[in-house]
Amino acid sequence: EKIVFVTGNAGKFAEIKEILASVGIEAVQEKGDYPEIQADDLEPIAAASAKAAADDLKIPVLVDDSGIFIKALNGFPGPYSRFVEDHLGNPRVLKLMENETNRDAYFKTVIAFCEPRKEPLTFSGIVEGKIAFEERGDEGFGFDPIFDYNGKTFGELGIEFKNTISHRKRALDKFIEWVKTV
Ligand code: ITT
Ligand code: NA
Repeated sequence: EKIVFVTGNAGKFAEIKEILASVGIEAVQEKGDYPEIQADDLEPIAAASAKAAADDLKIPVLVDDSGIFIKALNGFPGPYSRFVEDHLGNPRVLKLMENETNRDAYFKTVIAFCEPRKEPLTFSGIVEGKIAFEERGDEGFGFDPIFDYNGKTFGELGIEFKNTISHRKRALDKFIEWVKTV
């Protein structure tokens, strides 16, 4: 089985490819960049992107919209995570968190599946952790070096471990369960 995964993010695709391969699904990357809608949560963003890509490519597609939600910042950057990574980066997120004692945060992924001219389906997953006080580790991507999971960052833990407990794994597991039923 093959499925086209629309993403321009290489780190994300590497994780997805491995998770899907473990259940016998081959993910093929399509880098097409579709405009993203703005919304307060990831579900409608992922759904709209999947619909746009499926209708344009005329094939079934998966997309992944993810973000990091920081409690002390009322959930920021959440759906604005890409903008924050591109324009501020981890050092300035840490700066914003400098005087915060509540370090709670979670990553969330919404996987959206859509077939041409059909309605998208979404599957979500989260993983809870803490914002570290400094960047640690050089594995993974994006916010991984500042996301502390039981004492080590995702940047230190690496993708093999991350892929067993991550937001992305949990969302994909729900998709995989659904696929088995169709
Ligand atoms: P596509 O939309 O092309 O898939 P993107 O990089 O725009 O790629 P997102 O909007 O889903 O992807 O991601 C929002 C930001 O969060 C972006 O800067 C990512 O690098 C980062 N991010 C997403 N998943 C992550 C993860 O598992 N670990 C660390 N950072 C992550
Ligand atoms: Na995106």
